[in-house]
Amino acid sequence: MSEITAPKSPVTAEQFADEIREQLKYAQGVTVEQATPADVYVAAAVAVRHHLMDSWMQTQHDMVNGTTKAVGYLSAEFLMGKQLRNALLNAGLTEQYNAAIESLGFNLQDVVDTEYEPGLGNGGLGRLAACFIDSLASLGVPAFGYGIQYKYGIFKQEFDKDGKQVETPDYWLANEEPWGHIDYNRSQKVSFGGKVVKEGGKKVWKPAWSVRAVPVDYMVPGYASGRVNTLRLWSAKAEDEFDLLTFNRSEYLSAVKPQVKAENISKILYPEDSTKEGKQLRLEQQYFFVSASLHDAIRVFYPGESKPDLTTLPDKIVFQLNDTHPVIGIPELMRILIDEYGYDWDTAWSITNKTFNYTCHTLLPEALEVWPADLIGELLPRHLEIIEKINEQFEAELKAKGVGAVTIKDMAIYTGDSVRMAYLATYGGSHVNGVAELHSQLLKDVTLKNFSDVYPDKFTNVTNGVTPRRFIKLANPRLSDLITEGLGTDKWLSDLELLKGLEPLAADDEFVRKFAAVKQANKVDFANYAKREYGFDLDPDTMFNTMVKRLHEYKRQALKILALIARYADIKSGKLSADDVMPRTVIFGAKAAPGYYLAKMTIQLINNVARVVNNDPDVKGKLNVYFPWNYNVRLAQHLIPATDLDEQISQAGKEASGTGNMKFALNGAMTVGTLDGANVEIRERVGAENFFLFGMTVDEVDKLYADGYGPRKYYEADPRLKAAIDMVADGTFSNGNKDTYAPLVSDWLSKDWFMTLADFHAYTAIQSEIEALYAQPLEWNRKALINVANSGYFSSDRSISDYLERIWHTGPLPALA
Ligand code: 26W
Repeated sequence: MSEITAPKSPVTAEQFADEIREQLKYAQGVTVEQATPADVYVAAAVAVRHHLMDSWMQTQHDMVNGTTKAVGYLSAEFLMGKQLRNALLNAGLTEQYNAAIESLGFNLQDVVDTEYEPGLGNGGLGRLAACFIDSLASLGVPAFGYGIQYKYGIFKQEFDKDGKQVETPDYWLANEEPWGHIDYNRSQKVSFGGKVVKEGGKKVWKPAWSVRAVPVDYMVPGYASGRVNTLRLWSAKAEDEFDLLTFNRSEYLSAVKPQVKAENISKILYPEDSTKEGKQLRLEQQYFFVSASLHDAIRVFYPGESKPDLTTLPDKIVFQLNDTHPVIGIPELMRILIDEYGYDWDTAWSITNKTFNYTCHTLLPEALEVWPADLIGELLPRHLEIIEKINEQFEAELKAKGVGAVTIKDMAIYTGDSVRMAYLATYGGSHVNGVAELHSQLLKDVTLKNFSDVYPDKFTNVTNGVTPRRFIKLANPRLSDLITEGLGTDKWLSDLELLKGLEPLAADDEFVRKFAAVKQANKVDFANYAKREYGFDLDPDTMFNTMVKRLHEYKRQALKILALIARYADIKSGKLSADDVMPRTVIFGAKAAPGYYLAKMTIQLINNVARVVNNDPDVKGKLNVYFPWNYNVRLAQHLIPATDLDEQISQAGKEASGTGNMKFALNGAMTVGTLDGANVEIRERVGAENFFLFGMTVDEVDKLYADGYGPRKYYEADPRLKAAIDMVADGTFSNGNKDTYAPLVSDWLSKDWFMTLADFHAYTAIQSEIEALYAQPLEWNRKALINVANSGYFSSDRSISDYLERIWHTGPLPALA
């Protein structure tokens, strides 16, 4: 079934075992007998890379020498997850690997478990980038992912004895990392600071200091495409490592200062995922990887040319700006074209405009980056000049289009003391897109309304997607086999809309029972995994109800925990008799940005509700809450296939899209959710009768804001809500300490910006509908199967096809011979 994608001689398990044995000996100096699972993991990874090398080189060659425009995906985050299994699947080497590892006398899982998950991202945006580069390679489209090789990824989360989040450094490079190839010979110089002088009538930037950007290249093998793209992550190194003179003056620390200053740039990922971080180092990071990437693209597509004709650049590569984080790339390309290659402003502008496109991933005003002008002026003085000139040109253009002075002021990219990166991206690029239909509409109607009025053709939508290779085939092999059995082909893995063929089988009780058995077996697996990894005792015969995503007030984990407390109180008070309670296991997963006070308090509350509920004999077997720490891609791959009910309960108009919602629907979970982000499109496609909808719509939310929202009214009016909040306030979940959650309770009763209290009644009301259906397993699984059958649209392959058609206007390389 699996074909070798690498145009390299097919490899047998024996040959693969030999290659691993050879690698262990000549590169790692150990015999098979001496080798540890970690040694074998490295050797196997290298062997897979060797098998992909031909395709990698072939893809590079065809990209540079062909006429197919490439895609450059600029992202400050790539949340790739563990690599070995994915590389084996996409390279078509899984069987050979399994047989080879066993023949060498090792346990498959032991070897896979030694891989450390690279956490070079916070959440949705970073994972989307990873799914997108998998789809670009699987569709055979030539592409580069360009980002930062952080030494420390997203922090490791632990919980202390009070259930509080504790962050520890994620030193993922502590062990050998076999996938990244450090290419010192293709480093780029990136400069900072200094001043701009006039020389011969031309503006010349005299930077104060510079660093070396060293590329670390990762192969991105496509599934069944025979193509292998590149993820190029930049690592900062000092130009001159060490100041010996200072050292000899025994000023040891200042001798290494330049090195530390340089390497600081790619030291650590900023753990904020929706609150702008105005720190200089963050801007240094953004400029560092974008400048290195633009220079690298010119090196790659104009090999050996000192005076390349860069007017052709937009025909060779189109760049996608993954949110505002890489937008400094627009003035940087202008600087490169004008200062380094001598192009005039207008030529440079038309090249730049055609080269860039911007994807917005948020609706939260606080997440839209606005950089203080003096910070840009100090770090990038030439860029501030160029931004000012872009803004002048922009305002002149708006005036010429008859836009009013007030609106022009509102639309200003440069306000005199700050630079609005979303506005710069919208004017500086040729397309702007949101990540779900509702989000893209709100961008046009609200967030970027003025721009949409003036440049309507720039605005489009591309609804997010997820890769079926990692999130179905790798995460849920049982379901994958059942799908292939039901459809009679495994072509669905590269054409996910084929899942539609499963719909008729929803009427076949036999098949639905097989589907239910898959879910049950996955739940048993997860219960064993949770026992092994967390010491939790989950009962697979209860409903597994999951809420996993970053901790943020707009995502409303508070709504989930308050409804859970209300249910606990109902059972405790006997209002709900034990036998009419549907046994439920609620599983949370969430990291909070370290500086996000209320988010961290919510984590503490969830952990303490879990402690109290799980140890209360009155609700034993009826309600359990678990919060596995350090939610990451690995945990997601274990938990999503085992979930019956997924929570997508954000306030309408706040979640740009969501991608977890897609992963759960594709893995046969039912969703309870609001009309927000991509939930709207999921419900449209799976059918309203197969989706548990509740809560206010965007319009109802806007009306309530306009009318003035008083959360306390809801607290007074709903006794179950009042009881739940009072239990949080009265120390029930803090060993009697009434102050522990006081800030949270007072926020709920005085502000509650995301209207948790207003949607509480609707949310608790729908639970009975959910439990009524869950009490009919066949009907529940029939509807869950229909969710799977109708979620093929949410493949990242489809998203990429939309980008190719609507924004990038390019496609796959010619098929391999
Ligand atoms: C400046 C700090 C910062 C860092 C990251 C601000 C904003 C971000 C990201 C845009 C936040 C993010 O991950 N957004 C999520 O992007 C997903 C992929 O498009 C969407 O599915 C989620 O709805 C959105 O919250």
